[in-house]
Amino acid sequence: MVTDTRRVVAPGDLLGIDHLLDAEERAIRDTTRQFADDHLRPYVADWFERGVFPVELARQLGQMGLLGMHLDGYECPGTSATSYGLACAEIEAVDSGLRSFVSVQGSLAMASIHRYGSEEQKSHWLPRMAAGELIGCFGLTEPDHGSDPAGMRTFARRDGTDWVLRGTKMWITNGSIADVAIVWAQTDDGVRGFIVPTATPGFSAASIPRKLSMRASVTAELVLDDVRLPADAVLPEARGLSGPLGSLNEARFGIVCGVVGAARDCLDAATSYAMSRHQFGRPIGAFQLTQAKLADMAVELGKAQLLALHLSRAKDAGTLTPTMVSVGKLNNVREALQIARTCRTILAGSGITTEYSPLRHANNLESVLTYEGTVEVHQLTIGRALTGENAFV
Ligand code: TGC
Ligand code: FAD
Repeated sequence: MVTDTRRVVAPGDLLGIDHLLDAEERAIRDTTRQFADDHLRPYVADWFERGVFPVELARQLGQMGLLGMHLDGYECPGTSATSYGLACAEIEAVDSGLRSFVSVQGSLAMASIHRYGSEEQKSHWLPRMAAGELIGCFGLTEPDHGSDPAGMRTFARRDGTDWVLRGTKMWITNGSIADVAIVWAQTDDGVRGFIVPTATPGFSAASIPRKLSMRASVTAELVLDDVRLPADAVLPEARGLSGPLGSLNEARFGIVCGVVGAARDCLDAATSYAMSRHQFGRPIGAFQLTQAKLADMAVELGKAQLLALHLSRAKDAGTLTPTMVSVGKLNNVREALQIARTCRTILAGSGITTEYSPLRHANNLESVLTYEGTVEVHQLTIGRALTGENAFV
């Protein structure tokens, strides 16, 4: 055993998890961290305050190989899921809204085409989406159907060989900057997915204003007013709700890993503040009550890191189940949010501006707690797995 009783250790290094990663995984993580520190971190508070996502970031993220990172072929990087998860954590250490962009592009829009698309659809869309030349979004939620997407009203009817889509999608990340939307709609044959170029007549998107969360990310309402699409716009391999829910497993996995980065960043900020801020003649980090907060948070961060890594390894081994993803999403987002809020209490007054990251992270994590399945949806999913009883209805 190595003695470390007097060594000061960063919160994210408490459990020595680095040793569980191989050289390539560490290299991808470190390169992404460097990119994030150089190109994202210095500007993110300003983007958040102004409520903008700079669209030129898409190409930069593409050049870094961060879009559709764990997909194979079609000019996608084809890394392991573990490497993808580590990269998500580094982006989310800067801001959840930026990780959202990466998730929606790679794990929802591109992953849907990759998994359910025809050869022609994949070759046509994926290379330019991987490069960040084209931006995608994923429209499942509707104004009246969020947790219960089975009730969606958006309908695609056949007209000759064409499809005609009518309906409204709500809270859609990237919606008003997207070149292509993956839209899920009811048909006479159950739920189907459609690739909708956003320039198609009848498609419109309006950004949702006055957000208190995810301000460095675009969230929009999509209106499909008799959008006419050719027969080959439908994703041939997706039938029923298992189509969008299958893609959601991919994006939820990225969240499980990503929020670890947000929590780590909060804890780094609060720990260094605790050692530089003096009250009653001592650093506030020397008070037992502050140390209790830091210790409890570092323990939760370590558990979240281990859970993320365990699910990453399971995904790479092909043994990850949707229920395991629900466990990770429920635990890691809930704990990351609690860490962000507690870190803000250590920063006290200084913690309420954008100078420090924890309150920005906390505000973002309120959205992460809700999207891709709320706390209650994941509790009920786990409860259903444990009991066999469906408590959704
Ligand atoms: P249920 O009867 O359970 O299932 C219907 C069909 O779907 C299958 N299925 C799944 N397949 C793959 N993965 C999963 N996780 C699956 N869960 C269910 C199921 O086997 C069945 O297949 P089949 O072939 O028998 O028809 O459906 P339900 O109506 O009871 O609903 C289940 C429930 C509530 C868990 C589900 O609807 C749900 O997950 N609701 C939450 C909705 C949600 O997460 N929306 C997210 C929208 S996208 C988003 O938020 C992006 S944020 C992006 C960002 O900025 O990062
Ligand atoms: P509701 O479903 O109305 O839920 C309200 C409350 O009721 C919640 O607490 C919920 O847990 C609870 N509840 C619902 N049903 C039950 C039940 N059976 N038992 C117990 N409690 C229940 N969607 C997309 O399709 N694409 C996107 O790109 C996207 N991006 C998003 C970005 C942001 C910033 C946000 C905030 C949302 C985004 N969403 C997106 C939508 C998101 O997935 C939904 O907000 C989420 O699924 C919840 O739906 P809702 O807001 O309609 O809440």
